[in-house]
Amino acid sequence: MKATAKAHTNIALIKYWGKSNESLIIPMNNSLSLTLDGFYTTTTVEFDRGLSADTFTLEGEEVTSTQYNRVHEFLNFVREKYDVGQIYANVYSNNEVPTAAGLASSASGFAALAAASTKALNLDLSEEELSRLTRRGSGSACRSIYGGFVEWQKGEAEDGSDSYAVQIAPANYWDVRMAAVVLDATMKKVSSREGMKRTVDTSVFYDGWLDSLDSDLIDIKEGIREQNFEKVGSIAEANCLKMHATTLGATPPFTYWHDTTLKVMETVQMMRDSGIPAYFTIDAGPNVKVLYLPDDEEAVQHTLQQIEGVSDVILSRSGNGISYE
Ligand code: 2P0
Repeated sequence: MKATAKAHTNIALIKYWGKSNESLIIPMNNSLSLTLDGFYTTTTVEFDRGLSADTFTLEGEEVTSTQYNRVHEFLNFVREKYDVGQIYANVYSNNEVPTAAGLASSASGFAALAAASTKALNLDLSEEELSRLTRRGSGSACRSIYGGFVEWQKGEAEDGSDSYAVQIAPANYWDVRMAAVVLDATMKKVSSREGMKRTVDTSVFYDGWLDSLDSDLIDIKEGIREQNFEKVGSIAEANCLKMHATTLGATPPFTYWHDTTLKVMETVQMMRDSGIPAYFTIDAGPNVKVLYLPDDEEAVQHTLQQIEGVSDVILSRSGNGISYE
């Protein structure tokens, strides 16, 4: 009753931003991501009839806070859904992300937890079923079941049964890369969960965001099919800007950007003016991710590292889906 799974994080090129059902984690819109090789979580789950509660150990330290509650609640959901009875587990997780990079993501964490816990219980789930289950831990995590380009289909069913991710193209289909630009900036004040809820509930720009998504999704999938880097990059960058614009129209308004975030965005646009195709995307925090092609790796890394306020630039290739050890 023990298993270990590894899951990579993913970065959305078309963002998930808002839920139509908060408890079932059903999104308002489809999203599309790239799984990254450089950042991953390895999790071991061991069920033990002798335990009186779950435990969660992260990087060798036992966790008892909110993070523990989310792991425990997810395991409760697994126990209930698959009718496994009251058997608790020790969970050990390690994030292979450079310390303080601010990229230790709930996406790789919940994907690895879902995979390891169900494997430990010998449940033998299909990828579709695993993605649907993982979604209940954290929405974006359902995309980390697969490698390469992945689309999370919001589905139509009220119970969320058709809300799961599918692979658009595997990691080896196209060698595009991503640089994670880590800033000397303080922690975000609004969690992504709270930020997307506030935006759905109050932003005067939210309908405009939703209205623009169908064409972004069609166009970016066409760009992936054609391996048209400029097309994919420019749609991703514009989509990110629209997502962040919704936060400014919320009540109370907020933004995830710092002054250095803007400097990085401007530098990426300047790189393009000088002939290097590179495009940015930003999630619910101040750090920036930059999409680029292998031939430009040195120039992109060098240029980004020169920006004042940037503490680290971590390069990654496209990564694979869930694996087991
Ligand atoms: C994304 N983000 O598509 C978007 C873009 C942040 C900005 O998914 O509430 O941790 O657990 O479903 O998945 C972050 O939100 O939220 C996120 P929950 P999650 O990657």
